[in-house]
Amino acid sequence: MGPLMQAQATILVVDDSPENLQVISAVLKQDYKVKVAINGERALALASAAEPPDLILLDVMMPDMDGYEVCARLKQNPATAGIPVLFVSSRDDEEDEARGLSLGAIDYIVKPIRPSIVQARVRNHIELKRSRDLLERLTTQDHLTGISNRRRFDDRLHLEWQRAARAQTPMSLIAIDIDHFKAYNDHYGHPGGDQCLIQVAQALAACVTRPTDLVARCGGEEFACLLPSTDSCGASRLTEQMRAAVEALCLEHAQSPTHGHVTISLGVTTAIPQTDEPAQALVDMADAALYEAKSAGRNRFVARIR
Ligand code: GH3
Ligand code: MG
Repeated sequence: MGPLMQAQATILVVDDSPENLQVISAVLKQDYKVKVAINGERALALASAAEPPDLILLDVMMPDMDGYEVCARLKQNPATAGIPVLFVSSRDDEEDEARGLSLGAIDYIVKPIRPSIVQARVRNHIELKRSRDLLERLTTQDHLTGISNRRRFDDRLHLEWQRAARAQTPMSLIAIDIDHFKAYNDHYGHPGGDQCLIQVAQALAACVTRPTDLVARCGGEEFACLLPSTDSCGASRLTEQMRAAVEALCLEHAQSPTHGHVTISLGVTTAIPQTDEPAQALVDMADAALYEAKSAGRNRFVARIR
């Protein structure tokens, strides 16, 4: 979708009063897709659902779970932490407002609702969110294939490695490289090579299912896959799936000395981090396994478990 054809933003309105939900929805529904939640539980569920909202208008005083708690929980969860929260409250003392902002809310609107003020503030925050999302995409997405780039991979690798060290859970990593890709480029040209990279990237990305799994393009024709909380058995299964998925693309590779079509070699490794061990240790092991797979004839994977 081009920058001028933006999809309508989605606003989640949370309030324990159906009348308030109605009033606020009426103010916003001309310009936005509006979802409503009548309590905190429902709000948290909608915020982490498949199509998360771009912004949340959150009532402070609600029975069971109040707005402060909902906000705190949204900010604790990495999947929802980036959604801007605007508190809506009939209490307008300094302390309440400060508490809301200290919990990570971006703004504070005082009831009774004044439509023009709500519209203006929501519009401003949606614009900010869009700019942030765009910047995030530009800095973490590979421009050719659309999958994650090396920067996001490195960030997530270190984050997940620390998490695995604390929890003492296994983490797996797959290093992936297209076989004889130089010969492919020489024969089909650079644009042909680019198309091949796009197809391989999509086939690899389609193999992972968990939200914490990450497939990234790390360099020219090198990819990597990060599998947090995954043991060697699960990781090897996925590695073979990836190999088979690329083979099943049946992309002709007339110049390949080993196969008539495009294939990949993979090195997979699993480890539980030792104290103060750098994440690079895992990368090195996966690279070594990949090197073995290349030497052993390509279009295969080698697993190294520590
Ligand atoms: P091996 O099976 O041992 O991996 O051999 P290889 O030819 O794949 O490995 P090598 O590292 O010799 O060559 C990688 C080639 O990938 C070199 C370059 O032509 C190509 N390449 C790297 N980045 C890009 C890119 O962004 N687009 C295209 N089209 N080609 C690229
Ligand atoms: Mg290669």
